[in-house]
Amino acid sequence: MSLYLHGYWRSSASYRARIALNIKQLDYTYVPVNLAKNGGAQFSDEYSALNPAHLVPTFVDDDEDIFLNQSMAIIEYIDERYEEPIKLVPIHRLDRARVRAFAQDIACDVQPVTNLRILRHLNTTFQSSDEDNANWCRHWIETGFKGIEKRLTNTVADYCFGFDLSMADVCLIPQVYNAERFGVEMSQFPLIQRVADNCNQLQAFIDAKPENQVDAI
Ligand SMILES: N[C@@H](CCC(=O)N[C@@H](CS)C(=O)NCC(=O)O)C(=O)O
Repeated sequence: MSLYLHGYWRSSASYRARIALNIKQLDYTYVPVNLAKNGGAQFSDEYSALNPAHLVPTFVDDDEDIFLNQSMAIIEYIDERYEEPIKLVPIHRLDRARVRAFAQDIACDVQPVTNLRILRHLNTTFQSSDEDNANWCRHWIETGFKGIEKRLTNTVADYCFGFDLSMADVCLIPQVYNAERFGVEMSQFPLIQRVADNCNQLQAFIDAKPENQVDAI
């Protein structure tokens, strides 16, 4: 079995994939792609051949000869191929739909507008400062978190959906990392903070943390 994850330590989409791989207790080779240095290795010929969208992560499973981008597709692929020790996407149809919707609140509606290429574009086209960009990120993360906090009132226990870890937690925790990075006041979101505190005690989440990656600066 040869699994590879091309990612970047501070990329929240890569962080999601790392958590999923760790929960499934899979051995994988982490291949750093430096998004920041010299304009970004995501634009190198080598990486562009692998992922023409110039984004991380990219996941490779040699045994199945598959190259996958999009962290949500990667997580679902891993979840279907390796069912143990737990399912991240619930088996029950209604639970599955709810978990996917929650995860997409983050992966589709929050993270994309705070992505590096958006911030670079704001900077080069509209001359935004680093402080403007941090305000931008805080605004969009808080906007998303307000809805997520309300949703959690109906579902939360130790984790987003009761006492079972799911893809919702896998997506939420990297977004909390980003929120803290951009100075979001997390006391506004006690349920999100509770889930983050619980998840961050688990080894799979600890090992996936940005600061614990080989390419962390
Ligand atoms: N929807 C994609 C998003 C991937 C993404 O936005 N990756 C970011 C890091 S979190 C990236 O590679 N950014 C590089 C850039 O903006 O140039 C996924 O979930 O995999």
